[in-house]
Amino acid sequence: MSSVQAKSRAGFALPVVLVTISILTLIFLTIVVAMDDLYGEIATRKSEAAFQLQALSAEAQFAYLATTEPLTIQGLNVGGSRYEEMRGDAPIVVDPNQLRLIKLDASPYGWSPRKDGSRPDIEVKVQDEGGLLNLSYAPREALVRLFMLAGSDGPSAGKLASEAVDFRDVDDLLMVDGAEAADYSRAGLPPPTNRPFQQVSEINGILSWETRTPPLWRQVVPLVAARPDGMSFNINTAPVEVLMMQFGITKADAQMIVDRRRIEPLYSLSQVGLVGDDEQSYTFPSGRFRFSVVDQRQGIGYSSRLSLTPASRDRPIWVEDTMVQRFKPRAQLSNQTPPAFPRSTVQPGN
Ligand SMILES: [Ca+2]
Repeated sequence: MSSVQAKSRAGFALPVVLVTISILTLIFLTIVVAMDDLYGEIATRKSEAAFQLQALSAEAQFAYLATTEPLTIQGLNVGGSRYEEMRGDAPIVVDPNQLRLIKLDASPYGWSPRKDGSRPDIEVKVQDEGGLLNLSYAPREALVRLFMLAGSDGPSAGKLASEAVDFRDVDDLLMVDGAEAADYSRAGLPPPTNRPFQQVSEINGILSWETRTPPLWRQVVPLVAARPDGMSFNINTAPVEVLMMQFGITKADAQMIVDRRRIEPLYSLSQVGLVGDDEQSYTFPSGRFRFSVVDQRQGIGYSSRLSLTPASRDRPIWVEDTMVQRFKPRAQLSNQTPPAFPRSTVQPGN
């Protein structure tokens, strides 16, 4: 009897050992995998932090230049004379080899933390908001074109545009297809603000936005701004799509304008066959900029909005809407090296 017991105990010991070893191996493997993940995570965080440091340095550099250098019809003229700024949109001769101009039409610039001119790691772009479609004042027809570009059909685009205009105009008079306070009250929604849009996101508050959200809205948002304090528009910095929406022109005509302003800035609408309001400025940058920094190889980007507030004694520039985004890295980079982002030419003590 005792020998049988001993045998069965011996037969039991092997599986126990095997199970224990398996469990230990599993635990060990789990730890190894976790450590590997952790190292990967640390490396990602480290490169992200390095990128953000560069992005914020570039942003600080631009903020400094924007508040100290003259804003001209061509862009931010780093090292230029203030006299040029005072003359408004008079022509300025800039040697293109000096590369001291920061164009405000989202032209790419290379940013490198080193000053030795080695290949820049990241790309910086500045887009003047004066060249974007201004939700606060854009004419109804321009809004119709905007919503159609965002994928709405004609009737939906027309209705959304009418509702947007009713939402921002001070009166309570209904446009055809529009909506005013009574309609919002019936739908259980907050009333229209009856003032120009202060933020692009306010558009989500119009009556049928929920039921008729334009399918490609997220894709067109970068072309849209809300500038309640400015009715100007800048044909020198507007992307092709915005020129098409603002003036109702064809893509070919809009492209012609962009090609032409690359040679020389435009000084009037009539120069390119456009018609506008005589009281408004159409060729000068606004004081609000979309700033972006991208590292294509790492697949990471930073963006913000900078607003000049020359009347503010305490704060000459505001930085808002900062965002860091990840996207699919691009292995093949363009062979063209963009011009270096200009640095300040002012020497301490000058
Ligand atoms: Ca209204």
